[in-house]
Amino acid sequence: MFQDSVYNYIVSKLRNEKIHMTLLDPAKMRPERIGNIGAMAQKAGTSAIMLGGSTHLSMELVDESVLALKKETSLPIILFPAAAATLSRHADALYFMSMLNSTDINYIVGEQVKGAPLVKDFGIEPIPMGYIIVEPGMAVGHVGKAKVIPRDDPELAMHYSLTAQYFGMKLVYLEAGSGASHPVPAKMVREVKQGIEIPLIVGGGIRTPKQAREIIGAGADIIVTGTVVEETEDIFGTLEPIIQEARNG
Ligand code: 1GP
Repeated sequence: MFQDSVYNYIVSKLRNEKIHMTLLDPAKMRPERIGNIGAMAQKAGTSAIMLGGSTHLSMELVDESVLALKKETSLPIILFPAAAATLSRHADALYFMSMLNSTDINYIVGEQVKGAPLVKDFGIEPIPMGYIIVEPGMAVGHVGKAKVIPRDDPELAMHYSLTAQYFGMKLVYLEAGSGASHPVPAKMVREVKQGIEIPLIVGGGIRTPKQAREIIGAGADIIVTGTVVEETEDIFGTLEPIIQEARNG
């Protein structure tokens, strides 16, 4: 088990550098492959593994994936759940997240009510997070029935982010959706960062070191990539330059 609080680990890392996190989806890869990718991602400099996706997974599969990661890496494993049924007692933390611009109460508070007692029983560290879906939103926007933030409305994204902060959430996540053709616009990242005081995570559609540099340069504290490692055999060679750009940003 990861000994320290994962939230403290994130915040203390952010005092010195920007952070990259690797998202792995148990619906797309077997647990052994997840473990192997986790090990390579750690070597490439990623700071945490997020485990999840937009489909509902069995608890068994999530458990096996967490355990495979625990065997291969010493990184914190943070659940990024689509639903209450996908929690694993072996994880170090989970983003206790609300999709603030969903039109479906289940994604705002319903699944969370189902998940809360499990989080308590399992003793997983919950990290409260405001999850905000930006156009195009992809599968997560569709499944979560999000009223996506238009790419040309950074002010609306900022207002949602400020709402997350005032609710007491510890992090804001601007999400363009996994596999998006373009990441969240730099202008939107900049406006949100200027408006809030809590750390800002940006993900969805980040595939190149240049995109990582732009998003970190615009003010993101943490960037997340998922799809790039699914599309390559050269995990280290693909991730390392992206992570370097992020950390130096
Ligand atoms: C999705 O933000 C993450 O939740 C990662 O997106 O798969 O496009 O890297 P990608």
